Amino acid sequence: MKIDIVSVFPEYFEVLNLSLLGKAQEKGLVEVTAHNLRDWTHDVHHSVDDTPVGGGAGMVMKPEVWSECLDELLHLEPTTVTCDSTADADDTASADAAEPAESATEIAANADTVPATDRPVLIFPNPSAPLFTQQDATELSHANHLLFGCGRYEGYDARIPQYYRAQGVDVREYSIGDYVLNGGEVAVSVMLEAITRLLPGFMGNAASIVEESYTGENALLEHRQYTKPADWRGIKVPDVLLSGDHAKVDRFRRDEALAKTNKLRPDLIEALDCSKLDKADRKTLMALGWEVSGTHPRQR
Ligand code: 6GU
Repeated sequence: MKIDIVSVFPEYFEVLNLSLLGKAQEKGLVEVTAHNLRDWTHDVHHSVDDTPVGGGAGMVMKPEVWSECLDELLHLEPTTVTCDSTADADDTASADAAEPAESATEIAANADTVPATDRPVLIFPNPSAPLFTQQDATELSHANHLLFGCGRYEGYDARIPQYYRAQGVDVREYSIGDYVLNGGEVAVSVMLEAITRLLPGFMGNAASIVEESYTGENALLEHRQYTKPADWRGIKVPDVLLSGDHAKVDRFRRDEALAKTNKLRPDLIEALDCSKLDKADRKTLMALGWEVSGTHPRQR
C-alpha cells in the first residue's frame, strides 16, 4: 500500500516511523511519504490560504496550491470541469456515483477475499463530514494507494474534493469524532493506524483483530480482560475464567459484552442482526429489556 500525506506540518508524521507502522514500512507492507504542501507554492511567502469569500473569520486553503500538488501525486493533467457548485452541499459522503462500490457491510463480511483496488483514494479529514468507522477502515485497507490531504485553519476550498470527484477519483471526507481539532494531522494519524493494522501481515495475531470491538457484522464492545494473579490486592478474577470450561468462558464473555454494550452503546445493540443471535444471546438481551423477535433488537 502506498500512502501519501500532504500537510503544512509534514514533520508531524515522523511518528509513523515508530512502532508497528515503522516495522510495516521496513517489511515493505506500506510506503508512507509525507509531503509539504508549501513545496507547491510559487510566491515568496509560500502562502496556502486566503480569506473566505462571503466573509467570516479565519482563512481557507486555496484550491490552486492543492491542485498542483494533487495533480502531481495522482498523475493527472489539469483540466476544466463543468460542475454545479450549488448542488450537493452534503456530497461529502464516501458514496461515489461514477462507480458504486461494494457495500461496506459486504466488504466487511468478505474482508479477506476482497481484491485490492488500483483506484487511488483521496481522503480529506473534515470535522463537518461523516464519521470514520471501522467499516471505512476495512474498506480502505484494500486500496493500493491512499492520499490524505490535511486541512488547517478554517478548512479548504469546497471545490477541491468536488473537482477530483469529477475527475473520477474516489474522494472521501471524514470526521473522527464530535470535537474540534486544530487541523487534520491528528485525524489522519488516527485513520492511518486503523487502516494499516488491518493489512495482511501487519499484526502478529490475526485472530485478535476478529475479536475486537466494532469488528464483524455483530459488533459489540469487548468483554473485560484479566491476567494473573487470580487474586490481586483483594480483587479476584471471576471464577468461571479459571474453570477451564471453554464453552462457559465464551458464554460469560459474550454475556458481559452484551451487558456492557447495552449500558454504554445501546445504538450498537439496535444495529445487531437478530438472525445472527443464538438462543443464549436472545435470553440475555431479553433480560436486559430488549425485544428480539424482529430484524433488529428493539427496546421494550
Ligand atoms: Cl477530521 N478535523 C478537524 N480539524 N477536527 C476534527 C476532525 C477532523 N474530526 C473531529 N474533529
